[in-house]
Amino acid sequence: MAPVAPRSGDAIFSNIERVNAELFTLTYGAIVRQLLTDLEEVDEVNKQLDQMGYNIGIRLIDEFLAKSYVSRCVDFKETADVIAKVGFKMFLGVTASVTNWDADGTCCSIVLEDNPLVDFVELPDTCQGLYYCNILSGVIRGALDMVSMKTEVTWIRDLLRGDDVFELQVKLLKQIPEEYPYKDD
Ligand code: MYR
Repeated sequence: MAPVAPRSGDAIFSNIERVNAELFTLTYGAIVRQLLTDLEEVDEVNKQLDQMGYNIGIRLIDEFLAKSYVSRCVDFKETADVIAKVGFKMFLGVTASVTNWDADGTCCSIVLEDNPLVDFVELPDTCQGLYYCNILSGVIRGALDMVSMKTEVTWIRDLLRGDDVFELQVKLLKQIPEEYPYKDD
């Protein structure tokens, strides 16, 4: 029998990471499948995924701010960059790009070429109206709500719907100025 070569720590670690990522992807798929069974209507599933994402986002922001050491962004452009480059990297292991800014800097697209949520996924014809990754738009909306930014997050392009990439439009609806809680004398 050929001797088994010892694997380096890096190889073991990257294997664990890969297995974790696959488990995460498959678990998400199982959740979507269960929602489709329970709710029957694809629109209801879209709403439910968005709500689940929102509930995650309002909690995840604390972890994000604590781990990323990101300080207050000067404007929405910086916020969008932070989401694309730091947020997606931290939670999904991929980075995204930010494009399609409108003139007043309140609406942009976040474009994802890689999206681990859809590895192994193929939608049957009965699910054509499904926004399979709707949890992500909810996460962003929830996280931004917690830092006083009301947003609307909409899927513009979706690989599972035959597009070449995933594109999320993030529109800043309202930014609530944070009040300094103490009066200066
Ligand atoms: C600020 O307070 O100005 C900083 C705001 C940073 C918001 C970052 C939100 C991160 C959302 C992560 C989304 C990950 C999706 C997988």
